[in-house]
Amino acid sequence: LSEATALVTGGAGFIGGHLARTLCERGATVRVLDDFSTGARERVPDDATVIDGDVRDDSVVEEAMRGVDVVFHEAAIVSVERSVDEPETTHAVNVDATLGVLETAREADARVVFASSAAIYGAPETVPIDESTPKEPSSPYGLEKLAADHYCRLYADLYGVETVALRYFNVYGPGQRGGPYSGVITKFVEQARAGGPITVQGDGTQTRDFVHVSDIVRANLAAATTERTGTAYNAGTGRAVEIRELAALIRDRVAPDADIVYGDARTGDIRASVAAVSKAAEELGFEAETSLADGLDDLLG
Ligand code: UD2
Repeated sequence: LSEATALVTGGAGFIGGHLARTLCERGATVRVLDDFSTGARERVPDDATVIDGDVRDDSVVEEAMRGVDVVFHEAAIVSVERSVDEPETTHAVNVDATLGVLETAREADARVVFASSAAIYGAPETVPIDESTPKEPSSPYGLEKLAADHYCRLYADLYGVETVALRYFNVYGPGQRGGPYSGVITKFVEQARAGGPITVQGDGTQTRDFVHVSDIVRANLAAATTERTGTAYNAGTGRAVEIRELAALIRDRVAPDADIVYGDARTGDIRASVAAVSKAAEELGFEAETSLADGLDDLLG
């Protein structure tokens, strides 16, 4: 990738920012397209060229993609809650803009690596979840990511565009946004740093597959160079972690005296989510490397 010109949409976001920085370190010429609605300037590496614009605007995307070899399409409205409240708005960003990126990539002969999501699977009947598991998303957000994931495959089949969709599981790491709608790891760390209590929703036996952002970056780099395009891969660790176990790991590291309290389960919460990882390992050569313990140590500094 050292010779490549790369565009990272959403490059001022949590995942896009980490990706843009690694691409710069590898010697790629990097452009970041972001509207800074939730993105932050400090996440964008100094060596990247910033385009402050709307990913739904075709002329902005065409300009940003001129001479680009590979597009990492991370721009999205990632809030499940917002997709439930304003599905037309999130559809426009999560589906229409992805279609625009694909169409521009078709003209520009660029590869597209797309940030898909485990949300496309909805509440799976069995775990681990392999890529062919039935997809019944339980939110507009999940449905939007599924439509975009399908468009990526279709653009490969119909037009020969090189596309890869990466279905991210629960991504965490430094620089993730805090606040009420942040991921559970960021939330538990904030709660522990405030001295507790750490609030588990439900009995804490629900499971998630927590994947460190540095592994997500590695999956993207593999997707940018693989010969197997036109397909989708899970990006997870294959390890299930119970939320009560996560609460204890964070408490022990940050505030050993803090209480862990159990409340009502979240409405519509998914009981179990863990990635099957063999397809990504065998076809993409990607395996997550960072254990949750190491990832938490890294996060907590
Ligand atoms: C993740 C993604 C979401 C979507 C979804 C698809 C993140 C941040 N969100 O949602 O975008 O892709 O997967 O399935 O990656 N919890 C507590 N206490 C808290 C906060 C959360 O117990 O204070 C629990 C929560 O009820 C859930 C688990 O922790 O059981 C994970 O919650 P989350 O919001 O981090 O992520 P998730 O899997 O619901």
